[in-house]
Order: sequence, then C-alpha cells, then structure tokens
Amino acid sequence: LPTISRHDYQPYPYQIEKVRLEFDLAAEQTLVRLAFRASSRDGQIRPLVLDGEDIELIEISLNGVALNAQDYQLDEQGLTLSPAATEFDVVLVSCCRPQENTMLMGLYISGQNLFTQCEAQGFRRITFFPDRPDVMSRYEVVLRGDAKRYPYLLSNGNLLESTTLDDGRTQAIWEDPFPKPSYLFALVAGDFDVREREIKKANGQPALLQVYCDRGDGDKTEWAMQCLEHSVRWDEQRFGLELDLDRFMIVAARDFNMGAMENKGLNIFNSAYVLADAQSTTDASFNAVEAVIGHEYFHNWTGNRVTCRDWFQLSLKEGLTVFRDQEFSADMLAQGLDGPQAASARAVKRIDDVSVLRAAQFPEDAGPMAHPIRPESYQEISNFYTATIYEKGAEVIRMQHTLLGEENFQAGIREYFKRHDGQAVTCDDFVDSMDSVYRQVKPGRSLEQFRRWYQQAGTPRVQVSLQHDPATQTATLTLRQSNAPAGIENKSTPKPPLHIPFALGMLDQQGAPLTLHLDDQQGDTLVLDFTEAEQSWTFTQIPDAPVLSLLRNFSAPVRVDYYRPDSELALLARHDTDPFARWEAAQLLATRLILSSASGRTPSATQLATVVQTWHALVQDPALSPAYKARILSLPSERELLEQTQPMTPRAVVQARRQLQRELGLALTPYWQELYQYLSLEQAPYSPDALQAGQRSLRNLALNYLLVAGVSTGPRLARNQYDQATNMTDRMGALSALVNYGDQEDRQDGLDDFFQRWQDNPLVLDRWFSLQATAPSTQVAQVRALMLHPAFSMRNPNRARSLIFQFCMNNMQAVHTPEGYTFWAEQVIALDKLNPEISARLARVFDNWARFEPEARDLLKAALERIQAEPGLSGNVAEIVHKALT
Ligand code: HT7
Ligand code: ZN
Repeated sequence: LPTISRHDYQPYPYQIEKVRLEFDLAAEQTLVRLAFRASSRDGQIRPLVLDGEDIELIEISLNGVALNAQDYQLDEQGLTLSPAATEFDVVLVSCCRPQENTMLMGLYISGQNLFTQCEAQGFRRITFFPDRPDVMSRYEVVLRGDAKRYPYLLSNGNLLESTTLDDGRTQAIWEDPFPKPSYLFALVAGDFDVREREIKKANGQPALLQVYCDRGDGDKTEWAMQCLEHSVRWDEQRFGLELDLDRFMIVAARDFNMGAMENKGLNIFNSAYVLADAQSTTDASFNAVEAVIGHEYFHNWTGNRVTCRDWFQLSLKEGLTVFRDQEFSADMLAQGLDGPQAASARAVKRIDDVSVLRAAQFPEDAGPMAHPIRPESYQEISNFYTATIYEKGAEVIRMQHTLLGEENFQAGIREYFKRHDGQAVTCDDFVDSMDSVYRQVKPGRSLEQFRRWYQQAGTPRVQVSLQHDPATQTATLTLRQSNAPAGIENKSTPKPPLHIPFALGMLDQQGAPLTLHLDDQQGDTLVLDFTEAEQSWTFTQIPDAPVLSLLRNFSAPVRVDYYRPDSELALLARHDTDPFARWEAAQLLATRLILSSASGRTPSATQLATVVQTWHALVQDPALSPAYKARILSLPSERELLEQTQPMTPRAVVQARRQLQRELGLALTPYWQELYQYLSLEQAPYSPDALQAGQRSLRNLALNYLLVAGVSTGPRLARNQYDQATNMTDRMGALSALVNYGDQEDRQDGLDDFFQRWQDNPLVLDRWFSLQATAPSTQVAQVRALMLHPAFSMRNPNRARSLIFQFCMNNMQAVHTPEGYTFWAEQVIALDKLNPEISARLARVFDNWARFEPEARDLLKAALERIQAEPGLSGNVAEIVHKALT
C-alpha cells in the first residue's frame, strides 16, 4: 500500500453541491443510481477522479450521453472521467452485494436488516464518488425496498415522503439540508422496535428523538432515550449548541466494527451501546451507553457542522468530542452536588479516563505505531482510529481548557463556530480560534508553543526536584521535561520543549493543605506554565519542607518522575485534598510494591505494612464516596503495571499483583467482611446512579478481596449474591469472583447457570465468553473449544472481541506462552479474511513485542513473521505487521 503524507494534501478540483442517490435495496444485490453536477473550483478542466471499491459499474453518462468503456478509466481504486468542460452532469448506476460484505464497511447486513458504515472510506464501497471529507454536498436520497422485509427506510435529515409503489415496494425520500462529506452518509432498512420522544429545543422548536432496535429489544431502550435527551440538554446548557434538525435517530446494529457512528441525524450504534436494562446490563455498561450516546450526539457540531479537511485532522473531531463526552459524563455524576463532593464525583470519571489513557495510549506511544495526535503519514486510515487520536487528543483539548479556563474556552469554541461553521478544516484552525481568545486574556502569551502537542509523538517525562530553604522559608521546584523519539520519529530531529500546564499543590508534613504563594499568584492549586526544558519556580511562606502534590487532576498527559519515600505517598493517599492526586498516591504505593516483587525482590516488611496501613485507613474513611473508595482501594490494572516494567514481564506482574491482592485480602479480612455486610443492607430499587453504582462496585471489590484471600466464607457469599441478584452488576460481580478465584465446581456451576439464563441475549452471552476468556484457569485449549461452541461466530465483531481479543489482551498468564502466541497469529490470519479492520486491531495486541522479555520476544517475532508471510494479507494488517517488524 502506498504511504499517504499530510504535506501532500491537495484540494479536490471540483465542487459537488448536490447529490441525488437512489437505492433499489436487496440483500443479494443493491442497485445504486447516483446523479450530481460537478463544477470546477478554479475554472480549469481536469480529470474527475471518483473512488470506488468492490462495486460494479453498470452504466454511466456525462451530460446525458452514455459513455463507453474507452471513455473512462476503471480500476480497483475507482473511476476516472475526462470531461470536456468545467461544469457537467454525471449519472451513474452501480451495484454492490450487502450479503457478501463481511468487512462491515459500506452497505452490509446485520440480522435481516441493511446498514451502512461509511467512515472513513466506506462510501466508495456503495457508489463511485470523491470519498474524502473536504467534498461536502447536500444529499437527496430515495430508498426503495420490499415492504415486508424493510418496513422502515431511513436516511439522513428530513423525510420528504413515504409511499407504496405500484410493484408493492415501499419508497422513502429523504433530504438532508446540511452539506456533508460522504463519510456522514447513512441508510438503514429493516424492521425495528421504535421508541420515540418529542422534546422542545432551547429555541422553543419541537424535535423528535427516536431509538430503533431489533424487534423484541424495545424494552431496553429507555436508558438510551434518557441519555439522548440529557445530551441534547447538556450541549445546549454547557456549550450553547442546539440540535439543528427536527428529527434525530439512533439505530442499534448487532454487527458493528466500532462503538457507534455519528451520521448526520441518523446515528448507527453497536447495540452494546444502546440496549440497557437492570437485569442484563452492568453499571459500567450503563455508563458506557451514556458516554457513547453523548459522544455521537456531540459530533453533530464537533465533526459534522465543522468537519475535517483530511483524515490527518481526525483528532480535530475525535479529541474534541471525547473531551466533550468526558465532561458530559463528569457533569452527570456531579449533578446536584457541590464543593468537595462534586469534585470527588468528577474525580471518579477522571480516574477512569486516565486509567484508560495509561492502559491503552501510553503503550501505543511507546511502540512502533506511535504517532502524533495529528499523524504525518499513514497507509490505512482505519488503523489510525487510535487511543492517541481519541484519548490523547482529548487530553490536548483538556490542556487548552486548563490554560484558558471554562469561560474563555467557551469563547474559543464560539469563535471556532463563527469562523468555520459549514467548513472542513484543520487542527490548526481550531487552535487559531482558541489562541485568538488566549492572546486577549493573557497579553504577551500565545498558544504557538502549545501547537507542538500536535506534532510530537511519545509520552513526555517530567522530572521533579525540590529544594526547601528554611532560612528564607522558600521552596524551589525544578521541572525538567524530555520526550524521547517515538515510533518512526527521526532520532536526530530535535523535539523542542512542550507547553505543559502543570498543576500542583503542597501539604505540610502532617497532611494539612498549604496555600501556595508564587509571585502575584496564590491558591491551594496553581497551574504552572511549564515551557522550557528546565524551569524553576520559587514558592514563598513555606516554613517547613512541604510534601508535593503533583500533576493534580492529571493536568497533562505526561509521566512524572519524582523520588520520594513511601511514607510521603502514604501521607498523600490519606490527606491530599485533590482527589485525583490522592488516588494516584495510593496507586503508586501499590505499584512500587508489585513491581519490586515482579522483578524478583522480596518487598520489605515495612513496605508491605505501609500499603496495608494505607488501605486500612482508606477502607474506614467515612468521608469517601463509595465510588471513589472502590477506585482508591483497587490495585492498578495488569496492563498499567506491565507498561511500567522493562523488559515487560507479564506473568511475573500478574503473580505479583495477585500476591498483593491476597495480602490485602487477608490483612483486612474483617473490614472487607464488614463493608460487604453493610453494603448488602441497601435494597433500594435498581438505578444506575452514581451512589448505587458506587456501592455495588465497592461491595464487589470487597467480595473479590475475600475470595482471592481464600477466606472461608467468601464462596458462600458469592453464591448467595449470584442467586439473589436483581441486577447484572451484582450477578456478574459474583460470577466473576467465583470464576476467577473460586473452585472448579463453583466456577462450572456458575457458568452453566448463567448460560441457561442468558443464552438468548447476545450482549450477555458476550460476557459469558469474556469471563471464560480471561479466567486465570483458562488455557488456549479451552478457548479453542469455546470457538467451536454453536453460539460463537467470527463474523460478529462483538463475539470475536469477547472471546479472542479478551483472551489475547487480558489473559496474560495463558497468552504469554508458545501456544498462546501461535493462537494469536492464527486468529489474526483467520479474521483478516473476513474483516481486515478488526483483524488489524488484533494484530496490534503484540505490536510492542520488542519490549518483552527475551523468550517472549523471539516467539512473538516469529509469530509476526508468520502473519507477514501469509499470502493475500490485507493492507490493514500488513501496515501493522510491517511497522512492528521494522
Ligand atoms: N467516528 C466514528 C468512527 C467509526 C469508524 C471508523 C472506522 C471503521 C468503523 C467505524 N465506525 C465508526 C466513531 C466515533 O468516533 O464516533
Ligand atoms: Zn467520535
């Protein structure tokens, strides 16, 4: 595959203002008629290049004259016409085969229904067109299909008419008033349950919200509808952005490559992010539904009204929209709270988001696929829907929010829409808008240096040192930043310092917060503008050596290196007023112990005692909310820990983590029991709200500690909880405790019972597969056996993810074996034949093979070479494997 470079961008030479599309829909073969007028942008006559992939051209005319094969060039990539004027009409008829489409890009079938997925380059699998985001057109769409099979015919925008044709088929005509790029086109045809709600927009106009799902699932869409309404309200209130359509539709599909898709007015979702009810859905999934519904809805402005000029700008819409969905979820959690309680509620969301960043994006930045949030080149754009573009992209927006503050950030957003509504623009355009406000409110400063965050890959390191002078009562803080070359970055190109907003606070030696005094600034938390390779700040009025609370609220996506004794971390874990930094201190304390035992050193008695005493204090702290307590008492995830070992030693990390879990389970048994009993008293009717969800997660945590420690009452508690559960969080919590830490009999009984209860619910069945995939007792042979289960299918991405991905990503003991690596390579190859995008994601699981311990490294390299040697490998997987082996 050729490499596409950001600097090679050229505007498309033609404007296509209006598009008319007609579909004769059928699963085996769908006919597509496309008509548009093209007009040259610069008055020159140039070839008209249309993308087209895996579709058949049936006829084509230019200005009403039918063309013959010698009048155009047709190849695997598309169609090129040679017009004789600067303005002309094109009409073409083509066909595609939804039933054969296993890639789930373009027009495909899920269940009996037809769906499209066009981002990033799926429209070219539907018809011949300039399939690039900077060609924006208004669409009129005519859909015709069998009335029984496709009673609902949906597309973007407004429904103009719906009729029955003479041949008995149904016809629907849709018009989208907003110009859009082809990647936002969508159609859906099928039979559904529909939930509707009429709302009033802030401007007083009514709007119709609709949620479509498979027949029989309609009772599971109330939460999605609520989330959609909350999203509309939140965007009105916090960003001043209104719904610009009379109708907004969400449709759930069982087969979907990603989470969801923001097609204008017709969002298509993976059903996992729509369907929810207490019996079948965990609290975490309720939150995920809220986040994804918010995310797609918020794209209507950040992505659709203002879109990307080219795919290098992907983070323009994704980073900004992730930031917006994170803030939405945080605001929902903090609703009705104020002061420290609101801060703690928001911190729970921040903790979860940072954990995702560290588990997924930090490794990416340290591997062969490392790239800046605005990449310089790619071979296959679908490989760049990454944690860097999304999660680090959101951090880069968040830093701008931190630098400007909420009010000025919103002024920057208003400026962005004032300048660019209806356009396809770049990340620079976004920063320009923010910068115009920043320069006004911070005279003499600009975001010029900040732009480097868009250019540099890699996770910067910040080294911290502190000097306290009792004589002058000053504390001088020195920060040094570095960002080593990452991925394919040229080792000899210097990486100049970044503009890092570095938030910090200080405590005294007893844990009381200090007010910071720095020049004319004063406060509990100050945000330093850290812009040089090395920079110092001197704080005054500090009589005794302070305890530093660093990178509060994770104010920048960096790693902090600061040596300090465990006792200081323990103090912070108990007393820091910044809930994020407090959690961080506890995590670091546990991390140190786990990593030292993973590397073969026996932790000292004092080291262990410090962790146990800290957990002891936290478990009893009445001021902590249940959700926050559950986070701070959990150990860092295996993936976050593994990322910090060098070379990476997965099996040792898993064992060391488990050892500490056991120690904490044993040392604090009475407290876990008491907590468990106390939390079992609550019997309010189920709600996914923060308080209840926090209580459930804390109770499940206590249960896990009891089981892992082998406390004799543990299995009985888990069995009872499983049997009596009225919601999936409790049932799943109990079952996973039994499956992960129980005996063989409990494990099997639980799994059998769960299967009997839930075999007809695909989303719950996914959990049944995942649970087994990740259980410590599961080996490759069991996974192979599960693949033969009648309910398993490689063609359904959710099912493939639940078993194969879960095993390869989250069963470190079993996958890091010769058989495990062979299994992984085989599955990459097998999946590639069906769905290259999904396969490329599986291929990425070990793209960082070179960082593993030597034995694993050799085996993984051989496995990658085996994949690379596979004939007919897709471009998607080839790019990943090539980069990994280079
Ligand atoms: N913007 C959407 C991206 C997406 C996608 C990309 C490639 C292949 C399939 C896909 N489905 C959805 C999702 C989002 O970020 O909102
Ligand atoms: Zn998105």
